[in-house]
Amino acid sequence: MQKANATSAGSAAKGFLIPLVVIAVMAGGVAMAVYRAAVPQPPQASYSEIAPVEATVGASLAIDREEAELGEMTVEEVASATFRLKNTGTQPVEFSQVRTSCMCTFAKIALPDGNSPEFNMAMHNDATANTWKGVLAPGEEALVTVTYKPSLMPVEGSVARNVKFATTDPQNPVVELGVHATVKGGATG
Ligand SMILES: [Cu+2]
Repeated sequence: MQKANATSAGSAAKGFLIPLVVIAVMAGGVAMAVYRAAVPQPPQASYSEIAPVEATVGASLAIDREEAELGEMTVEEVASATFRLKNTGTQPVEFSQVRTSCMCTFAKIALPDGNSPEFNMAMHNDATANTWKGVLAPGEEALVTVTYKPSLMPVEGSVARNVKFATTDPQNPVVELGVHATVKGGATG
């Protein structure tokens, strides 16, 4: 028995239908890709552990940079980078759910009316840190300081760590600020 010999009406119909279905699925995929490219998609909150926050129309955050280079450091050294955030909108911006990507990385937010607690990974933050919310009024600036302490989790080489948090800026529902360092030698010492 050879498949190629099948000549019944049923087989012929099937042979015609399968390529049709494949073409329809492919066309659907292309149409979706075209749609996604043409219609602006809302910013993706890519961190499932950060709960969506209701956005405030008119809240608008300007961030001076999203990455900072800490350069070369030894395992014993501590390095920090500061990021400047400004509310360029007409409504207050609220920050919440601040957490870092690793236990060796800490973050603090300095607001005009005071400093936040020190943040670490969500699982290591105490209740005060995990429920902390900060408000930045229009025209005001906040400084986010990210501190990397490689000795707490010794590694060598190229290291990237970050802090992320939710904001009420519709354009920045989740802000991620990253630091990079090159850790030299002695990691296992
Ligand atoms: Cu770490």
